[in-house]
Amino acid sequence: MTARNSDGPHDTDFTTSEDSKHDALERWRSNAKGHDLRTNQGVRISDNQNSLKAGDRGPTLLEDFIMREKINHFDHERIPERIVHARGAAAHGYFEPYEAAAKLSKAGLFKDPGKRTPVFVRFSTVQGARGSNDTVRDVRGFATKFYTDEGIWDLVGNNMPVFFIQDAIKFPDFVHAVKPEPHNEIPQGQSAHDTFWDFVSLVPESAHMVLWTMSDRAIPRHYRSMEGFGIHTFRLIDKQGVSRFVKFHWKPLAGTYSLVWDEAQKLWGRDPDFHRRALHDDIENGDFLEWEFGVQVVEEEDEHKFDFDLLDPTKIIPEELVPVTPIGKMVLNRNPDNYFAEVEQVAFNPGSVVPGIDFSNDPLLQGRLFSYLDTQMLRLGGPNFAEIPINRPVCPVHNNQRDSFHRQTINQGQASYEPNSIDDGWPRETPAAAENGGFESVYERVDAHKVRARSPSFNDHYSQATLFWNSQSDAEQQHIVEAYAFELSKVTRPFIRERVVNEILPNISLDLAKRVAQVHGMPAPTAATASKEELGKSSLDASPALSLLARKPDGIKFRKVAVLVSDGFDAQQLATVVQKLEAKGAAATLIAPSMAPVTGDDGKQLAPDAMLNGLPSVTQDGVIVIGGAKSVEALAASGQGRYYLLEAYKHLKPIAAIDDADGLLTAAGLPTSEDGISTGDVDAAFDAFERALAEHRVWSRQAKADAIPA
Ligand code: HDD
Repeated sequence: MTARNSDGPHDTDFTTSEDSKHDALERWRSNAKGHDLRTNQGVRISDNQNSLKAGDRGPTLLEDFIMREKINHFDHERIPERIVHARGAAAHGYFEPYEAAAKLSKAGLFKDPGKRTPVFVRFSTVQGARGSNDTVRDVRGFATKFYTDEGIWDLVGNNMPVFFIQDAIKFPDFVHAVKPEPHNEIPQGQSAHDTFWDFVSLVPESAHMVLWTMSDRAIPRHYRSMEGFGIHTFRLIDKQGVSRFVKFHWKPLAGTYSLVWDEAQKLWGRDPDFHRRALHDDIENGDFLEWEFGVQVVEEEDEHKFDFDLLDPTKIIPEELVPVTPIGKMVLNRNPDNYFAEVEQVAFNPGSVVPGIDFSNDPLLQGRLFSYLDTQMLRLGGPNFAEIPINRPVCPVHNNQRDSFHRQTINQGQASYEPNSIDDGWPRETPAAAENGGFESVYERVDAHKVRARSPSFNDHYSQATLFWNSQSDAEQQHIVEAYAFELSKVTRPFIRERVVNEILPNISLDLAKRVAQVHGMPAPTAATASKEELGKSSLDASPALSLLARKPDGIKFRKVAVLVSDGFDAQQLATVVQKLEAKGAAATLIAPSMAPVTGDDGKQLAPDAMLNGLPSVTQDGVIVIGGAKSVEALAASGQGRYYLLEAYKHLKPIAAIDDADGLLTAAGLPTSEDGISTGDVDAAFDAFERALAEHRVWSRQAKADAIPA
């Protein structure tokens, strides 16, 4: 007899709010302020400075249970880091659906426009270790845990919409190739080494994704300026049971913008925590991060109408073919209380879905459905990781799973099996339904031979790489060329470099191949080498949505602006500049040669926020130099003052020098009149600066910037 959930208590009255997860975590929070120091067994400790010894110069006694417990716990503090995506940072927030969502999916979180579901989002790099740098050239993970009324939904995506391989069975090979090399564990956090390029040059299906990682997408300026993608084709099931294919998108409301490569590299040393610091500080300052959530929807009957296979994770659906329909919005507004407890222990799994969301047969996704649960068993020490506070759903959980390491739930009753009559059949199944039902997999007929094979519809490896290349602006193309040239220069085996230049790049674009070949002193390839099938053909020549410039930020909100002063600065100018920046939502940071207070021409002293080499230009989006003869003279006499401007100029950042502050430009050997450099009185200089800052980079400066030695 199988008891059905038709009578007795129900969990369906349960509903989440924005605060559900925050509140649920409260019982686990611990604040030591005002409390006595105790052992784990609760005994008060009288001396935490000295171990128990036989005489004050004698050996320590085994009896010292206080020391043993403390050191024993310390010895076991570390857990295995994630094999990929080890370095990450995360934040709490909420998701709120728009009206369009409920029509597409019966999932409870989409039901009511404006209903807030708590989320926890972890951003990460892929290659490096937990302690590696934030701004390396790499894919960024973008994993979202939705704590819905109906259980956890994990959307475990990246900031690029495609992947390196088509089948999960190749994942260990790919990861072994990209991670630091096994003999010397070099390099950290980057793909610029032999084994990566060896692998990808032998696996042409990776060409499209490698191109994305050579683009500015791989060096985001901020997590808030990244797009996010679910990558695989998933399914949404509506209330009528109709299933549609979808691709998930996160569109940043702050626009998309990135670092430039020299800047990214310098940040490794200047601020290795650049992204996680900004995430943390912005949230603390109330500058929350926002994305719109969207889907590209393909009716099941249209599955085969594209010139690529929807199940192939190395392909996008160009937005010009299927536009992204916005179905909600996400805001990240709360920092974790404790990094280890929340960010390190959070466990994502693309296989965690709720009724109304389902999988496609993408063979990469299918393999992922196994891998994530499996990895948590090792990383988090057994199958009870779902009981770790950050991983617990906010809805009630009852089932007959029992025991194992670190079990926390104290299950009452005798029946831990089903069917049972001892506990009246509880916990019972819930039939699938249009609302609040149990999970039901999509009804799909699968009738096929058992084969180890790849569909011929996966054979096109290049057409979308070509589409991506053709869709980039000149500046973006130049960055891609420089990225390939840089990475290949780190490859020690000439035959690997040659294979990339001669056998991969010409199939994407002869122009790209020629330009990379030139930097490497190699003859320019003259023809594609791949078969017609591998080259494929895209129905589009270009997809403007693929350029970062397509979603240029609107205005200068959240921009960081260095305001340079020294003793004798024009106090009125400074006040005006700070007021103007703050009025537009940008952050002004007062930077002086040292941390000593600076005195303005009004005789008043100000404490600088930072000093020139403490917060270098790579941490900022633009620079404003305040006038005042003595101040400008001091900055011009300082190597660091001149370097500040040179470096900002090299990285295509807008610079404003107010009134006589143009003396610093001249001292640095920079032009005083050029696009992206504004001078004159405070109003004129600021207006031009603001316009340039809104563009984020002064692209027209690119050629000249190369000449700057900074
Ligand atoms: Fe993965 C972690 C994203 C393919 C196996 N993956 C991980 C994380 C992200 C992704 C964002 C970090 C989650 C977190 O913050 O904790 N992975 C992707 C995307 C993929 C992808 C977007 C392709 C579209 N991954 C992929 C495959 C496999 C894995 C094909 C295995 C067959 N991924 C893992 C893993 C990790 C992981 C080993 C390491 C730590 C973890 O899961 O929890 O299981």
